[in-house]
Amino acid sequence: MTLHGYFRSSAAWRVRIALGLKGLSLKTIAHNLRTGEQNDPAYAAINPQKLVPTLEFDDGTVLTQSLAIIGWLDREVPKPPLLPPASRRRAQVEAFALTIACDTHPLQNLKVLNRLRAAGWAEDQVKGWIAAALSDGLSACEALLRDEGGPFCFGEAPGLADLCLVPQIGSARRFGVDLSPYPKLVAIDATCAAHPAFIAARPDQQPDAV
Ligand SMILES: N[C@@H](CCC(=O)N[C@@H](CS)C(=O)NCC(=O)O)C(=O)O
Repeated sequence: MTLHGYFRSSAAWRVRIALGLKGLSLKTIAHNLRTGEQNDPAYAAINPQKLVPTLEFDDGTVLTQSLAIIGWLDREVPKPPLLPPASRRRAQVEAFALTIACDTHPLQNLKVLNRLRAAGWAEDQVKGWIAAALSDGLSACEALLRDEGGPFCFGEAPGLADLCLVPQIGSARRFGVDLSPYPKLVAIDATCAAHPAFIAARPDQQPDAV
């Protein structure tokens, strides 16, 4: 199996954390999103969305979408579980993950930001857009964890919610977003930062990091 990614891609970062939590590591191929390598026809042939990550099996089967890849992984390698078994609790964890993966992260995607730039938006307007998307999403995430006691998002062990949260906090830091309104999220991020799977998955630990 090969994981197609990019060191700074937060969606690929999620998959790297999930693999690490399962004690696995894969061969990786980096596609430089800054120089547009995701748009190369050879890559578009395996990922028609021209996004990373993609998981490519040796028999040619391809999985796209980080949460689909992580869901497949969690079913194939059930221990340690990334989701709780109990149905309401499980839906709460999924809702947290989807708040980031569906409603927060896509608004800051390179493709979206480049469309804004092409429509004439100045760089400070683009930055304002990113900050607004992040603060909407992170405010909701902080509220979703209102009744949780930590140290991870939903209890004593890291899982799907944490592996979505950490890259999103990483983006917020990179874009200079004030994290002081989100003390729970910041505390969870600090807990994750000491965990070996989260350390190994960090962008600065990847071979293509610049
Ligand atoms: N929903 C997708 C999102 C994938 C995605 O947006 N990847 C970004 C990097 S984090 C990308 O490849 N962007 C390239 C571009 O916008 O051209 C997933 O979870 O896999």
